[in-house]
Amino acid sequence: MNCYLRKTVSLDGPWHFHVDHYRLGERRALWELRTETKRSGPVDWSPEDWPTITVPGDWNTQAPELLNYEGVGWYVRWFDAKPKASKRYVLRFGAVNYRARVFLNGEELGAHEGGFTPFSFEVTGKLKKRNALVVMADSTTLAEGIPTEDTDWYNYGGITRSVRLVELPKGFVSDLWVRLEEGKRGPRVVVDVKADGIAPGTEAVVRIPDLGAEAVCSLSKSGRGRARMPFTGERWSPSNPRLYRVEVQCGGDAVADEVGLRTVATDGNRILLNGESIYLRGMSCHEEAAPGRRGLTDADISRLMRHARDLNVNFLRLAHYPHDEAVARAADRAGVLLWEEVPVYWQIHFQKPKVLRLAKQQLTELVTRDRNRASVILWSMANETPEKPARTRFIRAEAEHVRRLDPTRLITAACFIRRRGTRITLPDPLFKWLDVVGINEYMAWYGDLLPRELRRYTWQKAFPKPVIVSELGAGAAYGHHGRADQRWTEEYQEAVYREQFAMLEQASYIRGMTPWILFDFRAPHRFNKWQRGFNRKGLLDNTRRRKKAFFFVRDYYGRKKED
Ligand code: GCB
Repeated sequence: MNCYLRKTVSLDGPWHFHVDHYRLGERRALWELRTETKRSGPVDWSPEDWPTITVPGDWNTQAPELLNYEGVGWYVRWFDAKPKASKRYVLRFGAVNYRARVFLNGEELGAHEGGFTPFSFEVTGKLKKRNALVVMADSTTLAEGIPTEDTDWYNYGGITRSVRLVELPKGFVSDLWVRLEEGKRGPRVVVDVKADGIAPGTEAVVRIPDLGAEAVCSLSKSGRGRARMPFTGERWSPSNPRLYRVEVQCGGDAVADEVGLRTVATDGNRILLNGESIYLRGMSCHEEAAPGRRGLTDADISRLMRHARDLNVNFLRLAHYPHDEAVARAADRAGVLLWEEVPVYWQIHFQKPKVLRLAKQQLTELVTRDRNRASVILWSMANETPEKPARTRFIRAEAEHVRRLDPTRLITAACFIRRRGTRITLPDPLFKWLDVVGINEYMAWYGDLLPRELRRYTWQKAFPKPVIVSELGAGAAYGHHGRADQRWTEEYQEAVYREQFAMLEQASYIRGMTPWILFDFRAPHRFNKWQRGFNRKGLLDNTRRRKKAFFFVRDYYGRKKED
């Protein structure tokens, strides 16, 4: 259910909020919102008197006493509605971290696990004039969750993305997938339509008004149709982020999306965008706004795109979990390519079928949310996972799942290199299942190497696939200056970039990089005197002041050729 295409009522804004350290609310059915009367006996909550916090947003940074709170929090808000008998209604949550249970007017609508992807519940017939919406959010990390208990980012809890009430006709187009394919007789636009409550055999009319293009298909028994039309327009690319309005009419419903049309593929160790080789001048980033909070505003996203442009990047790695969908929409408009990722991070329970099911669920939610975004060229399955058979099987299963959902994009994962003496090789058996290999290497940061020593290292000569160095970097506290061999100084960080870039130029199969990281981000287990609760590998600090390495990378990327 893509609510960008729909008329919606925003349920963002102030919600009553309370923490629940002892998980009492679940045991005592808090969602019934019993009120205390003379004869009811005591009731231990009165949400109408609770303070409010803002949705979307994390709870941690909205009250000082919540900064390190991990656990259950209850959100309550009332809203008015005028439900029409001729319409259907859906409640849609952009993301709740990490588990959510949702209750409307005393009834449970459902639950969701996974802190970074959208979910929705149909509420047709359940809306009243005045409605009580209760959400239990539990940010507790779970050993068998994705991610698991150990990460290098802040576990922001709560309703971190928008909540909307969506109004739909009785029969509606529930999904729309638009892409460009190279057909035998030239390029064509392929549009998959999925409908809910519209009779099989009904025609769906697809139009791209700016191209004067139109195609018709009829719905199958399962409510699906596929329309194709020749493509004669301009292809989307970083230098020409042209979007077309694609409209669908079916059974009385009409939806439209703004879509860029382009192809992406690999050829040997090159990445091809619209058939032409492209070098990905990238940067990694977390979903975090200055000075360290979740819940991005439009202004935060515009600033992110501006930093990307100032740095001469054409590519961002949205690490390590799905970011707000508005980021991909902004990247579509700005002409920035994207790597999107699910938080299969470090050690998760690769042996457990339940965990694989959860990974597939998160992938489905991400891919179906963003597969109309031209900016997204890579789906990443995992980050820095141990080289073991169970993990390789797990990630292979993820890759196969995603290829079924979207065979038009490239599959990747961030893995490791191997070092023997001064030789660097890429031996991980997982590479076989990836289209593009991601490599995280922190030479001259973790370990005892100094930047100038990187020159001695040689990378294996050839590799059959494109490689992206998905992480490299060094920590530096903004404003801390010293020698280029003195850790935590801006000079050291700059030297790491200089020497890394010189070293990586040897390997022609390296077709891009996303150094770690655009800006400093909260990382609670980083508490030396330079870090103070932040990972300091940013080119910008957490208030967005530029460190020396920012200018070095900007100039290097400015000189680097597109192909
Ligand atoms: C990594 C992880 C990333 C960390 C980074 C670091 O390899 O992928 O999540 O934040 O290193 O700074 O150590």
